[in-house]
Amino acid sequence: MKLKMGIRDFAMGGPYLGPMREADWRGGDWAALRAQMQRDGYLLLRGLHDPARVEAVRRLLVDHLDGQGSIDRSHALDQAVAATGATGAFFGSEPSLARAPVVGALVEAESLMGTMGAFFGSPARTYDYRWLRAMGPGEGSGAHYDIVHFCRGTPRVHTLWTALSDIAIDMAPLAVIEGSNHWHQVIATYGQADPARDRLHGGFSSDPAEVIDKHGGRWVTTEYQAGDAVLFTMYTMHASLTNVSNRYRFSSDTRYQRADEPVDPRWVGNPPEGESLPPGPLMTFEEKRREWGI
Ligand SMILES: O=C(O)CCC(=O)C(=O)O
Repeated sequence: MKLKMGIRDFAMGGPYLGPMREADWRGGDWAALRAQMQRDGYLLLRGLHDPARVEAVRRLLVDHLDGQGSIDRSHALDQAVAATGATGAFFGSEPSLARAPVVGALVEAESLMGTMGAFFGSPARTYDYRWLRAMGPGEGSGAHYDIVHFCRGTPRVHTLWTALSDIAIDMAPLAVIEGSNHWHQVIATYGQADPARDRLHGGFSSDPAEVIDKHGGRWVTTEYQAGDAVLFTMYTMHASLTNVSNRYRFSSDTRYQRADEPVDPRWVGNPPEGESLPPGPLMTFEEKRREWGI
């Protein structure tokens, strides 16, 4: 199957795109899992979440989109086929969704916090801000490191990206570049940026092949089932494939860190302030990369 990612067409198994490796998290060998994270920059955690809690959040998002006429009702509602012309949405700043009790029940579930604590080897915490997404047809995410959005606390935060629905390979699955957490020159430049302080914006690259040609590695992805998750570092290059289906892809990406380490203050509070860029001219990261020589 021909897959799309940004401006490129990729084939699974070609030089740019391969399969993700599944982590054996149920075995409970967290030292080995930490070593795997250190090596690859990610852990694919199949079936991490309680299915009923995942389904409650998916339902919340489907009902919301349906309420605004964004779902094509000539198909079963559960298929979440996008209405003609409807687009996806990011719901992080929509308190009626992001702060809904069913979302808290998923992202702060006691068993999940226990698992994150086991990973860190110390009690874990998450943030008040919650990231929820519906990715519509034709949409996808561009390549970036998360550290640029979480640069004012501990750099040892991790992102937990969660499939809230089954996500076939043509429905914009998350992809990461294996080993991109070892790109020392990128970490020393891009990885030190604070967009608001440095007046920078945008993603790392709009061309997912160029990133590989320049820095090596390859994108890895998979089909997800609702409740599967990918845990990855702040220095793991990630993006999504393009949604070439007619259905919405539902996901959340929440952050976890050791509770005893500094927190980026923008993501906690009631409501959290979030990230904002200063008025006036901004340079794109892609322009700045030329200066950095990366
Ligand atoms: O869900 C996506 O497509 C992007 C997610 C993302 O950028 C993240 O988890 O940091």
